[in-house]
Amino acid sequence: YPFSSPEGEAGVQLVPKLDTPKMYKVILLNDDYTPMDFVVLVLRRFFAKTEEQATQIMLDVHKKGAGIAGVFSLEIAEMKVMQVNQFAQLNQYPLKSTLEEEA
Ligand code: TYC
Repeated sequence: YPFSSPEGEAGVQLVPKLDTPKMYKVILLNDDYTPMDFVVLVLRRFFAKTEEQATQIMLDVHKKGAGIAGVFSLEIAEMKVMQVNQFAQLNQYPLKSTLEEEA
C-alpha cells in the first residue's frame, strides 16, 4: 500500500495525494542605521549561516535593498520574522524582515 497508487472505477484516486506545502521567503530589508556586524549576527543566530554566508547576504541586502535570509514553512517563517524584528527592536536598530510566498 505505501508504494501503490490504488485507483477505483474510472481511475478515481482513492488515496489522496498530499499537497506540497507552500514555502515562504524571509526577506531582510536594508536601512541606513543597522550596523553591518549586527545583520551578520542576526543571519548567524537565526538562520544558521556561516560568517562567510552571512556577510555575502548582508552585502547583497545592503546593495540591492532586500535579500533572502531563508525559506521555510509558514509557521517557521513567521517565527523567524518575529525573532528578527524583536531582536532588532531590543537592540534599538531599525532592521526589519518580512515574509513573501515562494513563486
Ligand atoms: N545599510 C546598513 C549600513 O550601511 C547595513 C545593513 C545591511 C542594514 C543589511 C540592514 O538588512 C540590512 N550600516
